[in-house]
Amino acid sequence: MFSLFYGLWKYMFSKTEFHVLILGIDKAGKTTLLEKLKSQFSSIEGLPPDRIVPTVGLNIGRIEVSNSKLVFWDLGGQPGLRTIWEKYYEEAHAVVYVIDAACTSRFEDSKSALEKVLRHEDLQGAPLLILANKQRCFNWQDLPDAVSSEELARYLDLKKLDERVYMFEAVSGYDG
Ligand SMILES: Nc1nc2c(ncn2[C@@H]2O[C@H](COP(=O)(O)OP(=O)(O)O)[C@@H](O)[C@H]2O)c(=O)[nH]1
Ligand SMILES: [Mg+2]
Repeated sequence: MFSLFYGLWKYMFSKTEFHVLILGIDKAGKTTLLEKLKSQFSSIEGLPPDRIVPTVGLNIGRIEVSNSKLVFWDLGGQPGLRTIWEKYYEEAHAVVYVIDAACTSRFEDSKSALEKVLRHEDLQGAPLLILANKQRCFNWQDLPDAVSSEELARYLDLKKLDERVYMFEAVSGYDG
């Protein structure tokens, strides 16, 4: 009887854990964003931007929102490190793809890396959030050259997106 009630109690009050991959080419601002998320949504103070170094392995951040625990995996985005990304796909529930919206010269690289992510069979159906980073938050303007999320969406022209849950958002990792 005790185990029955204990099981019910655990079921009602346990939080579901989701794994969220933060991907994007190097210098897009992934780690800056993760550290800001930690500061804003957990008791751990994230690193300030001037103390963040290029990611070689994996950074992990955990936050809790309403009934869910979100575990973020932030991976290195240098060309040589992108081959590691797919090792995490099978256990990922969702993907946040970060693009430096002010760096148009690297859009092509960002786009082809994203297309490869979307083609992978282990991520079929995973919801996708594409962030036009270094842009803005509400009325706060970050880099003036950064393109809007609509322009970025037009540029990426991702045909395959129609079949999955996705969203474009303009953000600034500095601002959170
Ligand atoms: N202006 C601006 N710079 C940013 C922002 N986010 C990151 N950066 C800068 O972009 C560079 C790369 O950031 P980092 O988080 O290491 O990128 P990652 O390689 O994708 O993890 C660093 O110099 C950051 O300070 C942002 O929202 N606005
Ligand atoms: Mg990084």
